Order: sequence, then C-alpha cells, then structure tokens
Amino acid sequence: MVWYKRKENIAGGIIAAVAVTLILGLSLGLTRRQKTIKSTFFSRCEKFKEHDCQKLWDLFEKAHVNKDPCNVPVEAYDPLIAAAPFIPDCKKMMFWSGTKDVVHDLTAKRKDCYFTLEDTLLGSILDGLMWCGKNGKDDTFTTGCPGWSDCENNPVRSFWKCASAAYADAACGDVTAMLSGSTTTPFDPESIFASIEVTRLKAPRVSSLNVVMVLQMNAKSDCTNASLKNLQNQLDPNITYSCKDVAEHRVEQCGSQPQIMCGSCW
Ligand code: N1C
Repeated sequence: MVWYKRKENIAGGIIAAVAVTLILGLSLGLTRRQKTIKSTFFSRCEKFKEHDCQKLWDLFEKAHVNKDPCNVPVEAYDPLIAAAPFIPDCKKMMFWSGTKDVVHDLTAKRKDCYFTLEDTLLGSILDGLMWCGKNGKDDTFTTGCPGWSDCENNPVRSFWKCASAAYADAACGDVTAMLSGSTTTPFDPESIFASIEVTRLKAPRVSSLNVVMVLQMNAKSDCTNASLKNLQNQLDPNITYSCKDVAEHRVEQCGSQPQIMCGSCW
C-alpha cells in the first residue's frame, strides 16, 4: 500500500516538473522572440543616428498591435512613414522585382551608383522581418503570422506597399529597375513594383526608366517579353523607357570592380 502511494507521488512529481518546464520554456521562448524583433528594430535604427527610435517603434506597433493580422490597411503605416521622412539620393534610385539578392549584393558595394528602399531608415530596419499583431493581444508576434500571399491586408505587405509608394514618389532623374529573366512574367501585375511603384514615377521629375533584365543561365524571358509592354503602357508617356538584357555575372562584376564607372556597368 505504502509502496503504491510512493509510486503515485513520484509520478505526480514528474508530471508537475514536466509541466513547469514546458510552461517556463514556452514563456521564455515567447519573450525571446518578442525581444528579437524589438532588439533588431532598435539596433538597426540606432545605426541612423538622428532618429527617435522609441517613437518609431511605438508608431510601428500602433499600426498592427491588437488587430486582426489580415486586416491591417496600407494607411495604418502612414504615421510611421511620415515620422521617418525619406531622404533618398533621388538621382540614384534603384527599383527591383524578383531580383532582391542580386540587387542588394550590387548596391551594398556600389553606394556611389545606386540607392534602394532598403538603404532608407525604415527600409533597412524592416528588411527581411516578419511580424503581426493579434486581436486582443498587446504584442508584436513573429510567428503564426499570415504569409505574403495569405491575405492582401497583412501587416508586412501593407508596410511595403506604404513605404514603396513614398519611395517612388521621391524618385528623380534617371531611374533603374532590375527585373528577373528567370520568370515568364518579369513585370508581374501582382508585384509591388508593378502595382505601386511604376505608376507613381512622374515626369518631368523622373526623366527615364531604365530596365535591366537580369539573365541567368536558361533564362525564361528577356526585354522582348510581353509583360514589358504593360510596363510601357502604365508608365508616364513623358518618361523615356529603355530595357537592356544583362547577364547576371556582369551585374556581379560591376559590384566587384569599383573602378567601373557607374554608367558603364552594363
Ligand atoms: O513585390 P516586388 O518584388 O515587386 O517588390 C519590390 C519593390 C522594390 O522596388 C522595392 O522598392 O518594392 C519595394 N520592396 C522592398 O523594398 C522590399 N524589401 C523587402 C518590396 N518588397 C520588399 N521586401 C520583401 O520582398 C517583401 O517582404 C516581399 O517578401 C518581397 C517582395 O519582393 P518581389 O516580389 O521580388
């Protein structure tokens, strides 16, 4: 009888210990994740000295915290964008679609030639991050969030739409856009470049849009692709359009050889 009871006690103890470990682990995990996006936000923000990062974080959270993660409209990020005005080098502006890695490898090395949204304060803080709020919760979450295409009004997509619109509005002079020859529709109507940025480029502020079609081995499309006709139709008719097919290794060369003049990269 006594032996039986002791066995019960041991089993109860084990169950309690497992439960405590699970609860502790779970809450620690949550705070750690929570800390991660906040600390990433602050450490990236603090690299740009002249900004009030706490104010930006508060505005960032206000846009999505305690909201249905599929119901965050683009305008929710207006106050955040307004608090961190874009000061892009408007003459060097580079847009992209489907070519993120190639473009950022290049722009990291050729800041003398090109400037992207990720080189602005908010673009660099939120690049590559995933976040959302939840109804009835006061935190920013980084897991269990809707994916890019799960619902239109998800916080990440709404932020990039809002930021891209402000970024395109600021463009001037000769603008470059790197599109991907690895897809059959390089000018994809669903993309932010096609749906937001192109139509906001305005003459005479912007004089030309120069498309670089980045071609890898076995490319599926080039400058003759039908989708580029749509691009030309959507573009302000007073902006001069050009398109050049450029092998990916040539784009990489431009990054690795700083002696190449900006205008002679391809
Ligand atoms: O939908 P896209 O490309 O056409 O968007 C790219 C376009 C660029 O010109 C940028 O100015 O829109 C802007 N932009 C970003 O700067 C950006 N940084 C990171 C849009 N999306 C951005 N991201 C992430 O890339 C975003 O979270 C989503 O996952 C992709 C969209 O890239 P895409 O489809 O290649």
